[in-house]
Amino acid sequence: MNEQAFSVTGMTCDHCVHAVTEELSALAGVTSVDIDLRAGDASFVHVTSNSPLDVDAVRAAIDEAGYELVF
Ligand code: 9UX
Repeated sequence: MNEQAFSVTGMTCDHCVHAVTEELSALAGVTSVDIDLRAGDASFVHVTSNSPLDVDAVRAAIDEAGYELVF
């Protein structure tokens, strides 16, 4: 199991959390997504997957949902 943590800005509600969860869950190998919503700040996004994720793919998925990966 591989776990990675990301910071994502722009999420302010549970719908935002759902959108990001759906996009990240669609990436190959992702087994779970856990988001600690911090509205108005960077939220913590924990992703568990079968192998390390490509950060550019994660960034693209988050961008697709309408939010921004900050690191
Ligand atoms: Mo509702 Mo969360 O527009 O952006 S999905 S606040």
